[in-house]
Amino acid sequence: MLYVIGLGLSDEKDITVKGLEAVKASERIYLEAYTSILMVNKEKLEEFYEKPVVVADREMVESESDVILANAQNVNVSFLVVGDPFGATTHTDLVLRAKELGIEVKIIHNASIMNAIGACGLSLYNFGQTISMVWFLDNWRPDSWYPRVKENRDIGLHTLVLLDIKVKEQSLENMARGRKIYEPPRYMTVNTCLEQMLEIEEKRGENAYGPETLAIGCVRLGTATQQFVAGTMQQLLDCDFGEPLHSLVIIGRRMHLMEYDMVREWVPQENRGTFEEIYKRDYET
Ligand SMILES: *[C@@H]1O[C@H](CO)[C@@H](O)[C@H](O)[C@H]1NC(C)=O
Ligand SMILES: CC(=O)N[C@H]1CO[C@H](CO)[C@@H](O)[C@@H]1O
Repeated sequence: MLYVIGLGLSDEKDITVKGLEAVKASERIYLEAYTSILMVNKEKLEEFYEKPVVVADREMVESESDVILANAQNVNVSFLVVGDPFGATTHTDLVLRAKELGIEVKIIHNASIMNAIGACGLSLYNFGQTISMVWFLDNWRPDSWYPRVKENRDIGLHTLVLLDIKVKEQSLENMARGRKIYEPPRYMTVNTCLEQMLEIEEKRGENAYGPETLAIGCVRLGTATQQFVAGTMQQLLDCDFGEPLHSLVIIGRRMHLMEYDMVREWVPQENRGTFEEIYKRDYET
């Protein structure tokens, strides 16, 4: 059996009882370590499970999935995913490959950002399409996400923006020389994301959003230091959100009064006036 187990968002104790039982009954345990990060390290997990955990990077999951699946027809293998197994589509490949090999697959869910984001005060029912923001390079500034934000905004829905992380990336030089030397992990901040989004709005000018659009920086969700700061996109540009992981919500025009009351709590005192004004002016009340 291949168990694909969601670990929740914060630490080793977020796993469900079912998930823990599967881990305990597994011969090998892999931890997926590239689409997100857990706020604890592998050693902490090993201590808690009383078993070794192998960190599976992108290379391993994508090109050596047979190593992970080896003999899983006969023994249990656990594949641990931060958040919920299907938060990102990346793991469908592994599941399909397992089925091809005649391995039974069982999914054990846990919280992911897609539901934990509800803690920001906006109703999950009022979110539209989620987008991912990647780091712009000098000559590569992709904006394929923009129409999706616009569609959400046009019908008044909120947009969850997931921010890029770079784990075990090689520099171009090291890659060219085939040296397996990896850069330290990097996590995109809300600030960088806002800068990039405003740059694209400026360039395309289709008015999907703008500096005065209301947004919420949501950081370290599900952990003890979780924090929300709401304001205009412009105001949030200069806000210091601290440690990773960061995500962002662009608030939709149909923000309900009850949602508004919750979100207003995240607005720093000095910005409340602007927040209320823009809400009355641009949002349906
Ligand atoms: C696999 O896990 C199941 C359920 O946790 C357990 O009943 C079974 O004994 C395990 N199989 C092996 C080969 O350890
Ligand atoms: C992050 C999160 O909510 N994780 C949950 C995973 O499941 C366990 C057990 O059901 C919960 O206690 C955690 O809160």
